[in-house]
Amino acid sequence: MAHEVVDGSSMQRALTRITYEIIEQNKGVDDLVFVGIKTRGIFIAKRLAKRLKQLEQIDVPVGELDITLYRDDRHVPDYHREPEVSAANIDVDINDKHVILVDDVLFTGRTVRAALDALMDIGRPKKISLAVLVDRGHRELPIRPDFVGKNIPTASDEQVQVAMEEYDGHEDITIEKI
Ligand code: 3GP
Ligand code: 5GP
Ligand code: MG
Repeated sequence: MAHEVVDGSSMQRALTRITYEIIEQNKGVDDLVFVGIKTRGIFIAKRLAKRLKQLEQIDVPVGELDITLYRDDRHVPDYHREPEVSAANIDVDINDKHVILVDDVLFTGRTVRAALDALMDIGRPKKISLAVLVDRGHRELPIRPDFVGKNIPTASDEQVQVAMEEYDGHEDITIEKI
């Protein structure tokens, strides 16, 4: 049984707080570029960009990375494969920009590592930061988020489900035993 750990309005407040932290830590937000990691990371990046526009009247571009560790035929993660970037849709120049990578859930960190590789192939950002809605622990690489919505400690046999209005038709964070 899935149980709700964060409701929709707390989730939205967490994203607003992250936006304020981004503004605070970047004297000018002119050089910013968001890069969302497939599916919900992209929606979160778009939310952050929208909040920044509301708060600072600034347009921050949003690029997209599609990273997968699934076998093509099944919706089951294959942990013997490293995550790979299958598509990058970044129209903006990331050279000398401050890129903020955005994902919904940070777990082992392997997806972020693959994303970093892809970004370095595309250009030479002056800085890369990491923003995640949920840090569920269990890191396997020396990767730490700079901006965190919620720290949600989990067991390895649990899964965090992030539901977003744009994609799921409702909004909350739940934990489920798998
Ligand atoms: P997302 O694309 O919005 O991040 O990767 C497909 C979906 O599977 C992800 O949605 C994510 O929510 C969900 N998922 C849940 N648990 C895991 C997990 O342990 N690993 C991966 N790769 N995806 C997971
Ligand atoms: P990683 O283990 O590489 O940090 O995470 C792999 C990918 O799967 C990331 O995109 C991350 O968002 C997603 N992911 C990992 N664990 C979970 C989880 O429990 N719930 C959700 N929703 N996504 C997860
Ligand atoms: Mg994700």
